[in-house]
Amino acid sequence: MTYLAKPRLHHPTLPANKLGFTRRDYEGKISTLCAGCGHDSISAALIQACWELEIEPHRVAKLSGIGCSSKTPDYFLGASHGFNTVHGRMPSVLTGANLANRELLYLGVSGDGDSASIGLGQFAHAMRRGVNMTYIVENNGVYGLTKGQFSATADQGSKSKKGVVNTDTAIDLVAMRCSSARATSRAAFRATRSSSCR
Ligand SMILES: Cc1ncc(C[n+]2csc(CCOP(=O)(O)OP(=O)(O)O)c2C)c(N)n1
Ligand code: SF4
Ligand SMILES: [Mg+2]
Repeated sequence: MTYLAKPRLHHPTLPANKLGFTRRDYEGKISTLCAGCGHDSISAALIQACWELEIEPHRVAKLSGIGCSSKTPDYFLGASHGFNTVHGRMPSVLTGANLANRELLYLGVSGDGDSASIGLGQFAHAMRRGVNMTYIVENNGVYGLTKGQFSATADQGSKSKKGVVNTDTAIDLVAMRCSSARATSRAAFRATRSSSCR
């Protein structure tokens, strides 16, 4: 948790989008992730995309599971709705929110451990049902928050920080998504390789 207040000052000529918001209006709290963590780059890309797409922040709902990746919704879209669920259970909580309010734009943020290990069943069924959401997996191949054990997406043959070689085959979430979701699926899916903390 950070106790540093984020300065509200910004450059006077910072461009505004058609809604009158600058890029800073799409930011969140100061990140507490390790310096250089790739998850922060994904947050920055989301901030940029929402600003460029002129999305009204109050129309977005961010839901996540547990993990360093699942902490990131705190670091972008600070004026949007947000809920940090249980490890691997983001898809079912998001599905429920979606049933209650169909007007919002749903952003599901997860990690490879969250979606390919403990939450694999939840992931598969969200894809199969075509839940109206953008599903983001911040894939670093490890359980970052619990000290970097290999996850189910770790490349076969990759080495941990302590030199242990991963002998297991990797689950390919993109391939799984393609085989389980029908062509009519509305679920947008992004599996993004983020930096590894191995
Ligand atoms: C039910 C349950 N089991 C295990 C944990 C411990 N745990 C917390 S985060 C995590 C792994 C997170 O890995 P990932 O989703 O890849 O996120 P990353 O930290 O790598 O971004 C685990 C196993 C937990 N919080 N809850
Ligand atoms: S432990 Fe790994 S995943 Fe977590 S913040 Fe640090 S670099 Fe990022
Ligand atoms: Mg991970």
